[in-house]
Amino acid sequence: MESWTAPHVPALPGHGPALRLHDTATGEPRETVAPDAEGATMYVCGITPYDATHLGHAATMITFDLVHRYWLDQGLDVNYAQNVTDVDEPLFERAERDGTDWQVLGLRETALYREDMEALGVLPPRHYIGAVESVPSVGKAVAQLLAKGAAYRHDSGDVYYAVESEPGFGSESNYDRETMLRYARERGGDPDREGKRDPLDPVLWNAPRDGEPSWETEVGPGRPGWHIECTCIAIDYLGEQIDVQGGGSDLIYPHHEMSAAHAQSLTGKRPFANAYVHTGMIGLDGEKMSKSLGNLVFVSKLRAEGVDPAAVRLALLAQHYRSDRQWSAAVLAEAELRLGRWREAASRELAVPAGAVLTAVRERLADDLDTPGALSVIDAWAEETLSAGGEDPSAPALARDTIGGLLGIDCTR
Ligand code: 5CA
Ligand code: ZN
Repeated sequence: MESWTAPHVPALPGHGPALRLHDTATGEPRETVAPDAEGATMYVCGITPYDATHLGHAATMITFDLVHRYWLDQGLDVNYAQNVTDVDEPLFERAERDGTDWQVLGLRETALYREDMEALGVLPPRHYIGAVESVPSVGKAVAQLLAKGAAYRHDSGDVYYAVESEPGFGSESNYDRETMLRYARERGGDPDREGKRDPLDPVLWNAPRDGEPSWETEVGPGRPGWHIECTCIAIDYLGEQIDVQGGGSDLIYPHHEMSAAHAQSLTGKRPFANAYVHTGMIGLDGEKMSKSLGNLVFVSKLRAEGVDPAAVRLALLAQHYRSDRQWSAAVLAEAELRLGRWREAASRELAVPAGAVLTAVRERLADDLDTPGALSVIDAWAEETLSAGGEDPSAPALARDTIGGLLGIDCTR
């Protein structure tokens, strides 16, 4: 699938320390890549395109964009893949409700997402892959899992994954069984369906149903389950083991537990990801922003109202990525003020030296993407430049490049 146009990323002098990110599986910060690595791989779970991109999606994508930018700044070759869940129940339901075609709906919302990502200064993934594109690969993987005894056919013709077959199952989320059952129920699983070996077993392959699309594949006709889509795209484009598996905290279980288990059953290599990295949920009025609750603030709507996307981005970076955060008009207003101060300082002819700003911003980001810390370093530089002036003619450009390259905020305007 086509991705979007990359923004300009200014090159910066030198390098910062190795990037450490909090890993959900071990509960500890981990170095994302080996010290002698020349490249890094990342898979981030992308949108299900049945509605427009909201600030929760944007916050998650901007977080992983910081990882992408930091690795590039380290001189690493970054192989980044992201999916689009362009065939799934929510699409069929919304298309039916609106009297439209599920494919047209998916293409339309994916196009809007690309525009939003470009406006927010998010670097495109190297591989932007739709679930539909991955159907032949999923059919093959499901056939392999059946042959290995890690999957079985249900009476309905659907194929299920047997969680019991994978020794590593459970070690990504570390949730107890009761929590797993609750989340399976809430997040698209079917623990109460009869005829399964274990209520936790997730569907790998859906047999053909009336009114749903179906493809002929190695495992027979039908369409992919959700988790295996991400497993196959990650393995096909990044390799059997990856550095970072990313997404929102709503994907810790079952989605990332299952996609890791599927990968481990297919390859025999454990763990699937070096670090499982999860962003907190963006909320509005005290609730998680979600399509099912309908409390959404769309990026495209803010853009249409004339809000500067750089201010939206800065607002989403103001608190730490792992904390659940509330969106509000005040959060945006504060970011607009901050952006104004930064731009004013960075457009001066002379400023306070910025070499220490670059060093400190890199250090803050390397420490599990401490954006509040990084932002306050820049605040201090801007305040000093605006109040005391400064005498360094190269400082404004270095500050602009630091802010633009590492944080993706354009201060040239
Ligand atoms: N297509 C699947 C992943 S394979 C999916 O979860 N799609 S989504 O459209 O629901 O979400 C897209 C991405 O945004 C996921 O990484 C998800 O974890 C994240 N996300 C969804 N809602 C929020 C939110 N309120 N705050 C932060 N991130 C969110
Ligand atoms: Zn996914």
